Amino acid sequence: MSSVSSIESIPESSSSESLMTLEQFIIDRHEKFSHATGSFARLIRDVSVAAKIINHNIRRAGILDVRGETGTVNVQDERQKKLDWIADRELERALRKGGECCLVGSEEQPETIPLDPNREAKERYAVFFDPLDGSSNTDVNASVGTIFSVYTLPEHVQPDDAMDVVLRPGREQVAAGYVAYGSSTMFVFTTGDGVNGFTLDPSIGEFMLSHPDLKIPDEGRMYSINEADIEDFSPELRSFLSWLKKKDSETGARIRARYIGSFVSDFHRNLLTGGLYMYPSTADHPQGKLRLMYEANPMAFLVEQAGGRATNGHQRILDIDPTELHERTPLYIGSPSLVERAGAFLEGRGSESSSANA
Ligand code: P6P
Repeated sequence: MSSVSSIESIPESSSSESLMTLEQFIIDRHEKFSHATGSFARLIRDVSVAAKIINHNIRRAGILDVRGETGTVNVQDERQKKLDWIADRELERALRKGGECCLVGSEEQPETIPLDPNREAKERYAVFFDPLDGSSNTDVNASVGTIFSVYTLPEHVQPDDAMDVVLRPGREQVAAGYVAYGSSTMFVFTTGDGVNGFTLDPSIGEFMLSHPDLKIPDEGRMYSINEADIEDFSPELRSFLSWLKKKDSETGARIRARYIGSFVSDFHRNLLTGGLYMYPSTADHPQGKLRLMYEANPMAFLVEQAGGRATNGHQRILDIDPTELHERTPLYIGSPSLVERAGAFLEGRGSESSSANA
C-alpha cells in the first residue's frame, strides 16, 4: 500500500488538474461576458481551434513543407508566406464551419468575406484578423502571432454592405485577442471584462488559464521601435527617444530596447513587463505600418482593458473612424506613463531634461 506522502509527491501529468481550460473559463464566466451568449462562447472556441492548427504547422515548419513563400503577392503588396496562407485558410475555415460568424476581414484578403452562418445565429459576429503577424520570422524560428477583433454587426448593417458601414470604430469591439507562438503558445483575449491569458498544454491540446486578469505595469522597462528609420522620424519623436535613453536620475537604471520584428511578441512582452511599442509614420509607411482594423484596434482594446493606452500619437486608437479595411495608422501602445509621455513630446510639450516621474 503506498503511503499518502508518496502519492502526494506524484507530479501532475498535465496542467488539467490545477488549471481551468479556455472552454471551462468561458462557460464559468458566461454571465459576466458583455456578450454572454452561447454563440459567443462558440465563436471564441472556433478561433482557438484555428490557433491550435496554426500552431501545429508553425511548430513543424522545418519538417512540413510550409516554409518560404507561396509565390504570390497579397493585397498588402507583400510576398505571401506559405504560413500566412495556411493561417488565413484555417481561421476562415474554422469561423465558416463554426457558423457563428457572418463576416470576416483578413489582412490576406482584398475585401471582407460574407459567411452564411449555417443556422439562425442569435448574434451576427464580424471577425477581423491578421492571421500571421510577423510571418517573415517563421523561416528563422523567431516568434510570430495571430491577432483577432470581434464586432457584432448592428441590426441595420448587412454583411455585404459598403465598407464604411461595416467597419466600426474600435470602441465598438465586443472582444479582441491574440495568439503568441513563442517559447510557449499563448491565447490572450478580452471581452471588455479584463484580460486573461491561456497557455497551450500540448500534452492535452488545451489552452489552460495561466495568466488571469493581466494588468500592464504603469512604468515600462522596454521600448520597441525600428530605429533604422530614425531619419524619417519627426524632431519631436527623436527628442522623445533621447529622453527614453537617459539613465534614471535616482536609480541609474535605463529602459531597454527590444524589437523583434513581430508586433504580437513585442506587445506581449510589454504587456507582462511594462513597455512601449511604437510604429510611427515613416518614408515607406507615411500612415504608419500597422493596420487599424486587425492590428491596432484589437491590441488597443486589450491594452486599455489591462490598464494601458494606445494612440496614433495624438488620438485614442479606439476612437478612429475607419473607412478602409486595410487602412494603416501610426501606433504608440503600452504602459500608460510612456504612451502619455510620447504624446507630450509629439505635441511639443516634452522636455528631455524632465525626469521619468516628472
Ligand atoms: P519593420 C510585421 O510585418 C509587422 O507588421 C509587425 O509585426 C512588426 O513589428 C513590424 O511589421 C516590423 O516592421 O518595418 O520594422 O520591419
